[in-house]
Amino acid sequence: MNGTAAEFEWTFGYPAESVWSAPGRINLIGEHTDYNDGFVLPMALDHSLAVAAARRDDGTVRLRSRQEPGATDVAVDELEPGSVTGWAGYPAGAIWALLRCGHRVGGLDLLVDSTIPTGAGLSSSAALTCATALATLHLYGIDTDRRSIARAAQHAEGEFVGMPCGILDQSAVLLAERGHALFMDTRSLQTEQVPVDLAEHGLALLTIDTRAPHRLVGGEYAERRRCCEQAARTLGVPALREIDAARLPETLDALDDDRTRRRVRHVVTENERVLRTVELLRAGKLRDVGPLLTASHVSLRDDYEVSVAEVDTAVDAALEAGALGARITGGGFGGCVIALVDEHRASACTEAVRAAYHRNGFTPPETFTVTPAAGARREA
Ligand code: GAF
Repeated sequence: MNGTAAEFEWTFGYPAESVWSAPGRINLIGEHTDYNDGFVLPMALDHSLAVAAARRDDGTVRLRSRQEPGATDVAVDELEPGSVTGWAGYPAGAIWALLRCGHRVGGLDLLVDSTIPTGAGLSSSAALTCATALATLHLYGIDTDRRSIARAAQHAEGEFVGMPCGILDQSAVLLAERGHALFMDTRSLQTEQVPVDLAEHGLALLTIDTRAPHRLVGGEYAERRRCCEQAARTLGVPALREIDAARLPETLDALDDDRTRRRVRHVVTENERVLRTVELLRAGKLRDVGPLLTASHVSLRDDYEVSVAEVDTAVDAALEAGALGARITGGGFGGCVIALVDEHRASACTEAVRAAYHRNGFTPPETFTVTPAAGARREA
């Protein structure tokens, strides 16, 4: 992160006042449940992003990135949805969201430096909005709790950038702790840090960046969300979270089209899978989580229809090579697959996935193993 401060000084010609980092995340299980008031279980990654920042007293925000071209200069009081687009829309949106919450923040210079692969579904965007919000609040001497910051960062993406996400990613980025997955009830925002010690169980969590382009700002995500909200209205509940899994068959009978039934079935069964996964983790039965991960994938593939060929190929190849479980992670339509594997089988699994990609003529995937890392923090 020292490099980020040096780059700030080189870019703006004076030293940064502070540097904040925020991690990417994978979601162990609990997909497309967050905007249905349901349960999620993400963990933070060692891949992270840093922002170096300093206040300006002229009300101007200047945004630069070490990885992305282009320079954005905008007056704080001219920030409004649509006023800044591209990567800079995320930090600009974070500042806009803080203002909208009533925080008296002003101009600043900000330099972004990231090792989170973009477009891989690892939440580089939430890391960017959250790190920007933390740095901005710190510079302006404002102390507020991380759950409110997560909400503001969610609004930045939903209303400023136009991606109507839930609160999964921002919560993971801000609240995760090293060595733990973050179990969160997205209705109450209550959390529990659940230990995940992969090494103790001789396991590895292989992450496969499928390199299939992942575009969530497009309409598919928003369409899934609208479908769930409409189904909740039809069923007379505030959110699909309220549906009792034991009464799922009768509930589905009350819906008149098959696609909506499948969407609802995914959400209800996925919430159950999260709860079951948490029980297993609390009982120290990490190996037994595998089949739940695979069941989640099947549900996302067949009922929620957010998978693509590259993702299914990676999941199938990993399972054939002996993975205990594998699934798409994140919003879908590309992005990353996670596979829970015996440590000594991780390279065989990687090779099997690479070979399957080669046979199918897909771009070779990037693979790496992950362990639960810490949430966002001040670096300098
Ligand atoms: C994306 C969204 F940003 C999250 O809020 C969540 O809905 C996820 O897709 C699916 O679980 O990452």
